[in-house]
Amino acid sequence: MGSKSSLLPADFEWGFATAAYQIEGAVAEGGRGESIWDTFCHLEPTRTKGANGDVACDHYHRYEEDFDLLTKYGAKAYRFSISWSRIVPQGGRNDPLNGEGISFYSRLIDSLLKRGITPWVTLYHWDLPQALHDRYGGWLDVQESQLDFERYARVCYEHFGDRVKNWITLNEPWIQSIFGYSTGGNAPGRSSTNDQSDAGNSATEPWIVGKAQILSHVRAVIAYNKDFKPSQGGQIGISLNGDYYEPWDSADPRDKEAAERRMEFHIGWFANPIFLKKDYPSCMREQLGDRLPLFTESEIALLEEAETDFYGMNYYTSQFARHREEPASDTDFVGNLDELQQDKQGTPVGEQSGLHWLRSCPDLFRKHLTRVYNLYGKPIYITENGCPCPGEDKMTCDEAVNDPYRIKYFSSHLDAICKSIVDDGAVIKGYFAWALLDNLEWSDGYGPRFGVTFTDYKTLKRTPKQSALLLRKMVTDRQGLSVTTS
Ligand code: PSG
Repeated sequence: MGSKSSLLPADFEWGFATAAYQIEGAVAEGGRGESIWDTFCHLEPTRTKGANGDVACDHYHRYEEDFDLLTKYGAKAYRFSISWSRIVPQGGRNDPLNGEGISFYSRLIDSLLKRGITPWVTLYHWDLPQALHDRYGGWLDVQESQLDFERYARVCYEHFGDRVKNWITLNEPWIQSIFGYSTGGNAPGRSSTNDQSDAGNSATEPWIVGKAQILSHVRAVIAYNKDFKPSQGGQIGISLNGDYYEPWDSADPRDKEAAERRMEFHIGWFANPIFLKKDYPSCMREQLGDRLPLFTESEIALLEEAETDFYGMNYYTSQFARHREEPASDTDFVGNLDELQQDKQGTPVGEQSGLHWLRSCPDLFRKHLTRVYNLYGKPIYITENGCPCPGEDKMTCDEAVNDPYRIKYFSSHLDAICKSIVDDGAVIKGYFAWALLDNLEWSDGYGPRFGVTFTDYKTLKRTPKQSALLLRKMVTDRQGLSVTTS
């Protein structure tokens, strides 16, 4: 037995995560409508390294085989997302449902349950029905999009809620807003600062899109709590991304403020209205002025009514923040500061992974967990955590299955969770490794490999990496009966 400070709760939920567009393929099958990611990949292949999700991992046809892997890995739970345009091909609240799409996810859920694996369902992982984008600008229409999302969510609760007890409304609204409408790196690729984009307004659109997603989440929560939870008895949350930031110069109070401001722009933007039921962080109002839309009185009433059960945390890395002297540009979205991977002394924030933006920072993960728990007071589920190993994008399957960097990344991040629970008092109830298998890494194409399973994109053969089989042991070794989360 390890010391008490190494224990995870006995009922700790854990497993692996994926998202629909990144793995499913079969984009023209089963009555699926197009999403903004189909359009983005096909009309502008230079923006996705030529990659698209037409086939991806062909999970649509191979989900039984993929769930055999979950069984083999001993997973307790599995997080996946539903493609909105498989359920409502045209997306809107008066548009017809697609029975084939509903029965696909129904079979998939049954297949998990048959294996004793708990389904965790994300309703939206960035694949907006293209028809809604064409009809009214998608997320840019705050009023229309929230009503259409609520109806889509209700359809999912209605058809799957007898068996699905864990719902995540949106995945990373920050990325959808900023990458989709400010930098233009993700679909729908709108931007006024990106040469490859011919439409968009990076000064205003991301903030509108953020508001649309907040209200969509809130409406989906209210609908669930009122009309489904009483009979179905599940829980509902949202997955927010956000790195932890340390001051670049720890002796400079302006850098300390900058680090805090960075996290408010990342997390507070969504967490203040959703978890604290109050306005955006004041530093955002100060910098963004009237470009940051206000909440009306009736919208505030919705925020107050919506009780979100848990905080889904997607965490990958951390950075240093250095304040800037000059005034913020009107397309700044980080809080007018520089983001750096080393501090003033030149000390790196963590060990480099196989992707430039991702370094392994488990100690800062612990600080992040504790900060988020103390600020928002909700149980935390880590809904994504993972990395590609250094050089993995160039490796053969035989080489890639040996993944010590990933093993160390998982185990050090699990240790951070234990410390945050036992030493800092945070309530952390679960962990999902990203990802079950190598998949389409959005605009980075099929290069970066986040999977615990190697995907051969020519043959679609799956091969478990060493980390896949070790995660269970890493979790159970840290479990004990003396700590419970309730
Ligand atoms: C998160 C953070 C960054 C880029 C992308 C993500 N960053 O700091 O530059 S996306 C997030 C997502 C999932 C991705 C996974 C790995 O939810 O779909 O595959 O992380 O990037």
